[in-house]
Amino acid sequence: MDRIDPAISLEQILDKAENNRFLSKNEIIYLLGIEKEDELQRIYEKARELRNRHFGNKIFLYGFVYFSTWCRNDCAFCYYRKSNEGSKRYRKSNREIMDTVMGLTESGVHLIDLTMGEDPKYYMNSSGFKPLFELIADIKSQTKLPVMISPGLASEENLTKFQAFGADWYACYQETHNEKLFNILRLEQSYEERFQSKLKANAAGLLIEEGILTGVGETPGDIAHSMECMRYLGANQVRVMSFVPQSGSTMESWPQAPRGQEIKIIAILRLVFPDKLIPASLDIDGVEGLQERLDAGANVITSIIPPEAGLAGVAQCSKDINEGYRTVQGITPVIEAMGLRKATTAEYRAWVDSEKSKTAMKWQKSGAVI
Ligand code: SAM
Ligand code: MD0
Ligand code: SF4
Repeated sequence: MDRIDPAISLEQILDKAENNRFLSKNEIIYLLGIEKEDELQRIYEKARELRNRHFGNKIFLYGFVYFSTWCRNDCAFCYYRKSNEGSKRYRKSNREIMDTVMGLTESGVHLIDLTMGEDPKYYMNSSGFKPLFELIADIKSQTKLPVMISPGLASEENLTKFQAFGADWYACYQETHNEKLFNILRLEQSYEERFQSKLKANAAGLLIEEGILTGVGETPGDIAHSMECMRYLGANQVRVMSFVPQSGSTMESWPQAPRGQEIKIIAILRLVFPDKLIPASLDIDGVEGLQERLDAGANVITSIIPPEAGLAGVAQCSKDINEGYRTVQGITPVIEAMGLRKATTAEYRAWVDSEKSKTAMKWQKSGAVI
């Protein structure tokens, strides 16, 4: 059981966050235990205040292209795990991907997130990733947008190449930083290797995103520990997503994670990482769930997917996609009604550039060769 220190108060914690001081593990656990509505509202208010301090009313929008749903892994929570015979699989060609990317770019997203299962076709040998390198270079030259890659585990050599071909971000979520739980969730994968891949990516000049799942059997102490690990990594974007049970996965009959927990964690992430990017993913509750995530201090909307391209989501393979709700057009009224606005592409690029130069300085100081 995680013990709560009786000397801690909400007042004191909010004050610390206000003054840019990192919260202790016990303080994070304390916040996670808060249930009273008025106290929760105070946390969300502080989260919004900190977001506004660092980002004003700007919101960043990420286009999501899940271009291959084939996977060599068997993650217990995932619809696309290799042993799920019922899952819909596809692998898009570079040409098809490029069409989607151009459509997303015209619609006004600020970044292209290229995501795949650990598709054996790419992982097969050292030249397997070549089409992805070429795709990144094409996207960069044709759209000039920042690119995130979410390919799963990547070797140092491939990470360096992703960067050299123009990728800006590497996303790879640990899901939990409790190694025992990791081994239950990400079956037969190495905790250490996955964690280290993010440090290697960062040293190679890529910004990094770290993420956790909630509702998978983690404790408040695990969540607080994850935040410490995110800080250790120097993650530039940090996320939490509620586990959504998937048919055909080992966890198919697990209960739905209560959404309040994800919202609370988003707000705590904002208190702990006031100047970092925190996504509100459309993958969990679609557009309907957007406002409460932004109200909790998120400042990026992820998983914008064009309709009619035959593309899937990750946690929800079809939610709101064909209806066309998960588009820039679909989410714009929601953010405007909240007094927020879409950032410009130049504003997003400026943030990425400044974060990259801070990262480069950090690694130079540490003596690592980039
Ligand atoms: N295959 C790559 C990998 O696993 O790193 C890239 C895909 S990654 C974007 C898939 C992410 O979606 C997982 O890391 C997990 O956080 C999230 N996810 C997968 N299944 C989920 C589910 N059932 N509920 C909520 N999130 C899920
Ligand atoms: C999202 N479905 O943002 C995406 C995905 C991968 N980099 C991101 C989890 O919700
Ligand atoms: Fe594969 Fe990623 Fe799903 Fe795990 S989470 S089964 S690595 S697609």
